[in-house]
Amino acid sequence: MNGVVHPGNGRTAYHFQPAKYWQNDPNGPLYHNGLYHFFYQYNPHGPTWDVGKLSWGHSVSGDLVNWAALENALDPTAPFDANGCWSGSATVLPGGRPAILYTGIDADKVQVQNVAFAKDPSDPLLREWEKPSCNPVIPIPADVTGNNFRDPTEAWRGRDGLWRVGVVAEVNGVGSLLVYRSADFLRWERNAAPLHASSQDVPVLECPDLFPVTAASGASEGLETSASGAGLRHVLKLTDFAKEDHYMVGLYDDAADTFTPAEPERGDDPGNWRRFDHGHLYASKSFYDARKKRRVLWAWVDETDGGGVGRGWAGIQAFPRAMWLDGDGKRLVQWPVEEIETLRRNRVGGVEWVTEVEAGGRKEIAGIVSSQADVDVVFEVPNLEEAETLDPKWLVDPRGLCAEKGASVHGGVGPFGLLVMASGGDLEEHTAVFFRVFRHLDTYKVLMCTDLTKSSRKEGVLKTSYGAFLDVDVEKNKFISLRTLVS
Ligand code: DQQ
Repeated sequence: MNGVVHPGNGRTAYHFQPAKYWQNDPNGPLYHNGLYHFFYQYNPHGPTWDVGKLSWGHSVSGDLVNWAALENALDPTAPFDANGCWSGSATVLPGGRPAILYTGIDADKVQVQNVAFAKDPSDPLLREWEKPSCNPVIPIPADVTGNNFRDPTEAWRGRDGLWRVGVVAEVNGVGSLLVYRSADFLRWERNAAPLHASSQDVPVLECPDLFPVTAASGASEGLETSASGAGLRHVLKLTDFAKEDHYMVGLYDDAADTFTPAEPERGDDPGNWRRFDHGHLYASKSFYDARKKRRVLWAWVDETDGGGVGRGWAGIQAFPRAMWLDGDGKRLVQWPVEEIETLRRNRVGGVEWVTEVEAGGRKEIAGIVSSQADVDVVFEVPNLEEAETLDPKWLVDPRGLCAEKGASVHGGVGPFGLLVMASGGDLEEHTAVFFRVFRHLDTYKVLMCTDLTKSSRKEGVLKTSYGAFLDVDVEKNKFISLRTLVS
């Protein structure tokens, strides 16, 4: 069965966006005193990334869906951040005082790490932030090259009571994650060994995240960032210079501040680690949501049409997802936070909407008039014996296979899926989300693709394909279910 969804145009709705102008990385997400806080890299002067003008935009929410905008939390006003308040994180200190660690671009355009404290921790909106005059709390070290020293993680406390923070740094040309320790959050001392050092050809890393996950099979509860003890693993996530987020599960030792990867065979280059996503989004950042005991992931999506100036806005945030460790102990799984279901209106389809589509045919899902849709669809896969044999060369390049066999290339089993954001009638513009099933040795491989090659008529828009093999037992289940958030 193939479906076609025709939403309208305009700003997205369930993705977080400020009222106007440029946003990029998610910064310092936080749950505090009953409210979610979301900060983000923001240019309050226009719809483009302006190296010297970045602030921390700030919004609050009771449900991660509906947001109220507040004044900027941080603006580049001090000598230690005169040329921009870049990315960082938030940590709640004992006694309930939230603190921000962030990268300042100082008056000499050097990257340094600064701290800011919530002025009044009892203000539920945390409107005002003060930057102590002892900033920068971590100046750039002498062995850091290329002025690449930024993006402090949320801080966590080791069992010795000391705070730790990770900062990515190019150390003598090598992309590294340095760990600093502190007793008072103001004076920080570098641990001699980095927590991670990449292979030589990866000098620049960005936006690190280090957080614990429950190792127990089937447990989807999140853990507070300083949690320690048996039965947990840590996730190390880094953004590499290709602007992709990659992660590795492993064991973190808080005595030595070292990280032992669960999949050492993937090597030191984060580009070969696992991915949260296969689309055009990165600079992600997670936080522990104590209200619902879950770890939630934010990530920035930037448009590729260069149209920010004309539109007056640029950048959205991917919808927040709950994330936990899968039973294999190596891979994370994720799902949009359940609060998105409060937006569901005008239900179309239902169990009565069961249909068959002939090979090469399409069936329109009529009745969707809004520009947002939350689509749950189950595809029955009855004809597995028609699956083509997979050329093993594609096992390591599912994205290449999606590009070679786009949505309009007929196959044995597939393509089947959805055409979304489709232009009426001619379907000249559409984005295809589809599957193909291949035979491989004595089993089947399910390929999932997102094909952007027809997403826009405009020149200059990224027109690519993304893809991955899925770990689903299609032979046993005979069906594949797909959740697609269209906006
Ligand atoms: N964006 C920030 C930096 C970070 C980069 C500046 C990643 O702190 O490294 O806007 O997108």
